[in-house]
Amino acid sequence: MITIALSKGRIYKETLPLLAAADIVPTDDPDKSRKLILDTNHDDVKLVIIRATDVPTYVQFGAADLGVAGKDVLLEHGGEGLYEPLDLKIAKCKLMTAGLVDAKPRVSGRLRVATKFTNVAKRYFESRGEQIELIKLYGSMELGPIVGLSDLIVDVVDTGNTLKANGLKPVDHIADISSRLVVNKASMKMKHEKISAIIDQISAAVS
Ligand code: PRT
Ligand code: MG
Repeated sequence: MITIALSKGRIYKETLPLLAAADIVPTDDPDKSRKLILDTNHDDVKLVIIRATDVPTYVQFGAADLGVAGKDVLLEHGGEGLYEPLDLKIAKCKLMTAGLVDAKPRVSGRLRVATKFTNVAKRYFESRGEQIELIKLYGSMELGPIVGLSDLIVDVVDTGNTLKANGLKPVDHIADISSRLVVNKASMKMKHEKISAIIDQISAAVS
């Protein structure tokens, strides 16, 4: 059995053609079905549909052999127990810091940064020798600076329209992001033939 972890939304849509190149075609549609495990055209290949941030965890612990996750999510997770053999070049965006367009400099205390990417933010500001106060959020980070919760946010940005619509501007570029194929380290050994065939076919479809 080969289990592949995917999240709904943009990653699912953009991964489908790549899986099809490896002759893996789901027989259920996650938007129409409530099933969390989707069957495919192969009895021994299943897709598990989970939250984007949970994909590295499923693959790390071997609950899925393979997965597709944004580099943002992988940087935040840390990548323990995973191989990252392939850049799928889909769901591209940038990890950035952002703040109010008309931000006033902080007069006292440490810079406050609100984000769901706390590990990424901690490493980034540490590497610049900046002491910050981190505020963990689970979504709608753009609100942070507007309501005075934080000076900056760390979030993924694509067009920048969401920042703009909320009176924010990008400040610093942290990393270019795209989705990656990840593989459980034990699965790579135990199911080497099947998994390397899938990697090769997807790799050919990417380039
Ligand atoms: O929604 P959930 O909490 O389950 O997880 P998620 O939001 O991480 O999942 P999803 O499906 O929204 O994103 C999956 C992956 O897509 C992310 O991990 C990124 O690697 C990648 N990706 C690419 C993006 C974007 N582009 C993107 N624009 N993820 C999120 N966004 C957000 C952005 O933060 C902003 O709020 O979309 C909004 C619109 O972006 P702008 O800049 O075009 O306005
Ligand atoms: Mg989302």
